[in-house]
Amino acid sequence: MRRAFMAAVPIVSHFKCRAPNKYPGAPKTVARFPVPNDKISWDVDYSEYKPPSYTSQHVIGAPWADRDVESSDLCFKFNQVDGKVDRRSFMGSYRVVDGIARNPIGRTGICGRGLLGRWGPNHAADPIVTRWKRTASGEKILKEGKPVLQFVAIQRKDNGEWAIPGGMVDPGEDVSATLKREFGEEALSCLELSAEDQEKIKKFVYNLFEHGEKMYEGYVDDPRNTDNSWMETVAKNFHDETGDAFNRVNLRAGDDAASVSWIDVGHEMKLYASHCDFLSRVATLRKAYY
Ligand code: RP5
Repeated sequence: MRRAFMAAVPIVSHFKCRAPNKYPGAPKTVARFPVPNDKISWDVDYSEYKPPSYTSQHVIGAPWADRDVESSDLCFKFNQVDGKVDRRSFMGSYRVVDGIARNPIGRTGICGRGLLGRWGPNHAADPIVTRWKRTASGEKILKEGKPVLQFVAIQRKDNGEWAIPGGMVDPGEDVSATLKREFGEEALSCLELSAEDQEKIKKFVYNLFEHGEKMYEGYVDDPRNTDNSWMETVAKNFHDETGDAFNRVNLRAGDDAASVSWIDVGHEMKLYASHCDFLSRVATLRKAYY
């Protein structure tokens, strides 16, 4: 019961997607319009609100992205499964204003799609692979009387921040497939290994990934979010209780990762988007130090 509750409680932090600095990757002139805490909600009047519109050139016309508003007849099926694209939100039904989806948490200070491909929710999956931190002789290391967890983290190439090795759910893809694929691509660098080694690693990861526990599903406070496009994720914990399984696997950064490493879980961590919140839930579940 407790686990289901943890997965269902939404994380509604909405800070990183309102940060007053310029939008990631955008020209210097594109800055978020200020959104004070008491003006986040769309239901609160904010007549001065004039957010700039920005959609990255990398997104416009990309095969993995939606068509742009100007070049389309705006027939996206919001709040539904639209062909292979799931436009439903974990946060419930979101509003569609003038034919465009509206961020369910509130204002972000910028409209358009920014760096995101989809109008509305952009679905991701976050595999949180954990083990206990141990001494050389195998004893669990304690901090403030509680055992310390470690998780597999990657350093993102786009901004240098450390993060869970998550990624986007491909159209029509099952989330559990995304969890395995992204972990393989970002933390194990399967893409660069021989077919035989890839097979071995895949087998191992697939076994571990049979028994994940859902920690969260919902909105992510991602710095790329806009008033019309936002990140949502399913975060699952895959815990290697004995530590034996991962002793046989070398972590290798691949794809979008600059580095990969086991990182100690605790309140001292500084991670991308809402990832600290997900790890804090894992620490609660495993009765670990945080
Ligand atoms: C975050 O962006 C999600 O939690 C996930 O970790 C990540 C997916 O985006 P990419 O890493 O594919 O850019 O919001």
